[in-house]
Amino acid sequence: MRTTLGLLLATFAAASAAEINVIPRPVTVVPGQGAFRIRSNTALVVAPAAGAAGRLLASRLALKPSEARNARDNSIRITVDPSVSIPSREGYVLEVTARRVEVRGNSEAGAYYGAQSLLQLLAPGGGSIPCVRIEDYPRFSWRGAMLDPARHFLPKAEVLKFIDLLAMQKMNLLHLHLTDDQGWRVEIKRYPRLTQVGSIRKETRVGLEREARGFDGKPHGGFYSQDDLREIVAYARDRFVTVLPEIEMPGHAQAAIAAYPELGNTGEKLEVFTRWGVNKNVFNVNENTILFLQNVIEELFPIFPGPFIHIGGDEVPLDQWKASPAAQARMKELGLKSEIELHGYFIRRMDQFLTSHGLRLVGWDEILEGGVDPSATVMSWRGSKGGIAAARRGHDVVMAPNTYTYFDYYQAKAPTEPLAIGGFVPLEKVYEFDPVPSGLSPEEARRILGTQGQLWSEYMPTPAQVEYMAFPRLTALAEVAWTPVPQKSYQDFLRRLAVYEERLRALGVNFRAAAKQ
Ligand code: TNX
Repeated sequence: MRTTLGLLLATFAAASAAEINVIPRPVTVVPGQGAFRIRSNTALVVAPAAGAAGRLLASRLALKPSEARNARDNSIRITVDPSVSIPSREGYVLEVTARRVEVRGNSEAGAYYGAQSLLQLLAPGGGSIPCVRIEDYPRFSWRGAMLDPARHFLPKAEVLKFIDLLAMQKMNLLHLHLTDDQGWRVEIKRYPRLTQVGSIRKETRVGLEREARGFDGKPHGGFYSQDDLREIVAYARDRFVTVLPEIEMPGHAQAAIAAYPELGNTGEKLEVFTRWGVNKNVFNVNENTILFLQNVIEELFPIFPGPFIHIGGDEVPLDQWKASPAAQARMKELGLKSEIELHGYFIRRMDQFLTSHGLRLVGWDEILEGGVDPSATVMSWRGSKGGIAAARRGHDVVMAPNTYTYFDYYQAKAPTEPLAIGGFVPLEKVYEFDPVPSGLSPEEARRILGTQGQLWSEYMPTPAQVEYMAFPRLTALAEVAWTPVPQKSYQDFLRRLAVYEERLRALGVNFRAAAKQ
């Protein structure tokens, strides 16, 4: 009799532990017995400092928030308490007993993440929360995703939806790749032709670039007004997501040169690029062009929160500078021996400009090649090599290697997969990524700020396709960025993901089901 009861209790405990489905997996989870039931008269008690967390719970649980009072039964209470002994500002403690729920954040962001975890403790559509004590905080401070509205424009509504999805998995950075050869997507009041001309291309390559199968014959366009961007930034701020703008230079510049030909090297009249791939039409390095680009960036200062501004720096063919008398004269005047040093000069000018405004430059790992000050933050995309070299040279680093975080690569080998650029980055590979490469000293390892997933959109013509490529791989990356290595388990992730997929479905997200072959 005893044994049967013991067995029954054990099964019960296991079943209740199995209800803890939070993604990313929290640092510590101690399951309890029983559950807290949310009733129509449950009090939602929100400290003034925890407003964002309170609003999130109020809207999702259909409860009216009231001001903080002492703990009492039948209540969900959210407070901000910087003395919570959690080693991160973004941390929180969440305690659920049958009588009440307490969320204590180390900061407003921590309280918000506690609220997000609480929502994930509810079975989809359910009204009870299993008893548990969770102590939680992120492994990395940079937990991001990059959207590419330059290749295929993404309507503002989709960007806002994406921000909600980032926040749900405790990601805190949205990198917007706002300009490229195929389109300029940000209103710059001083230079209106950037969007008048640069935001529309007359048609787009059909199929893979290398197959050269022709064009669709249809114009593609769109851009964000400065008001749109202010709205996106405010929406993101309410969800503890920082928006990082990227203005590409000196390569990936054809849309801008089409608008203002004096920015180019050849004087040739160009149109906004209609093909994909690395493009030889790069900005010149005349003083006027440097000032033009600094003026562009300066218009962004009041819109974006900082401290980071991304200036690209990747994939700059040197052919036009080699052939240009002006570029050669400039090199001579500056005492530079090669075109790659001219690239370095260009990036350093931007770094000095940003630094003088109290901001910080981010660039793709090519910025290391021409010599750049350690003030610049390096985004390592060609594998992790650039990131390792940068950390050793004292740069801050964001790990964005194509080998693990390029979500424009195929996620499955099935012949039914929609066309992608190539590559192969399946879900399990993303999950196994460790942003801190082995071989770094502890001090170098501290330079790794975190990681982000890339959604280059050459082959993502619709928001639905962006979602298909992003989820669930970005969900796996959220756990990479948040959860300590010893707590990670792919099998356990898959178990929790099955429940998470129900939430994605309810939110109308076009994810690729992990179980699909
Ligand atoms: C390389 S990553 C690029 C992008 C492309 C991407 C496609 C990087 C800094 N440059 O311009 O969209 O590959 O995977």
